[in-house]
Amino acid sequence: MAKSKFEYVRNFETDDACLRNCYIVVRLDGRNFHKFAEQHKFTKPNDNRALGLMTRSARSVMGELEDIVIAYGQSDEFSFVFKRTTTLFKRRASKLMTHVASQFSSSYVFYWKEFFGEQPLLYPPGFDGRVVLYPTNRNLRDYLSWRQADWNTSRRQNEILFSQFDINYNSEPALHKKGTTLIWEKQDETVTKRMKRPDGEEEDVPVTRSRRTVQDYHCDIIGEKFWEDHPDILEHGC
Ligand code: DGT
Ligand code: MG
Ligand code: MG
Ligand code: MG
Ligand code: MG
Repeated sequence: MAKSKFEYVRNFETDDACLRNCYIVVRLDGRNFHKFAEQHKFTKPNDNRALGLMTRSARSVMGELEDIVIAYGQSDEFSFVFKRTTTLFKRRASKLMTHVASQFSSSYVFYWKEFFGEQPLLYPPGFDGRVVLYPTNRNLRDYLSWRQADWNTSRRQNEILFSQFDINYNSEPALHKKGTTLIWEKQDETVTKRMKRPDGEEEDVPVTRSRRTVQDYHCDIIGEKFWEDHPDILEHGC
């Protein structure tokens, strides 16, 4: 088909493919959640319904966008890490970022009722996104450590602020202290299948297969232990 005379406008698009051999991190953050939390009566300083909904939405992102190897969230933010070698959407930053942000936002609204029950969603929430590239495992781990340490700092400031509510930093649940880390794990699943025997009779046979599921952790990701326990998240030797 002949090109239309309008086709040249395509050349105005900029190439935003992310540099190769880098982990691609997309971080989302709730827009004006100070107000959103207040209007929806989030408990202070941590609302388990809100945290559950954030994690549910992040699971939906991981399920829809292959190649995310780890996600970390706290407060109104979530970071998603694509593997270094991903070729998803030709590594185009705008495509990756907008898919993550829109899948997360629509999930946040879609699953609202599962977490907040009859309490209505008063207006459509939004999330901003940004893309950051990290070339080495050290850089990526330092990024994730930074997000978790940042959470600790703001929580400790909160502690001073919320001492009036009688919250003791050390006796709080790990979910509140450490945030949420999501990774893929293989799990064996056994189902029974109805099979036909050579003699024509049918019987139930147990069949075990390994399935990838998203596991959540509320633990320290700054130290070595988490990474030693899960050696397959990061690429080896880089
Ligand atoms: P932004 O991101 O610049 O549009 O503005 P904000 O207001 O979203 O600011 P940000 O992201 O720095 O801080 C997150 C806000 O969300 C902070 O004011 C506290 C609130 N928030 C997040 N999770 C909870 C929660 O579980 N309970 C309550 N009460 N507030 C929360
Ligand atoms: Mg912000
Ligand atoms: Mg925010
Ligand atoms: Mg935030
Ligand atoms: Mg299309």
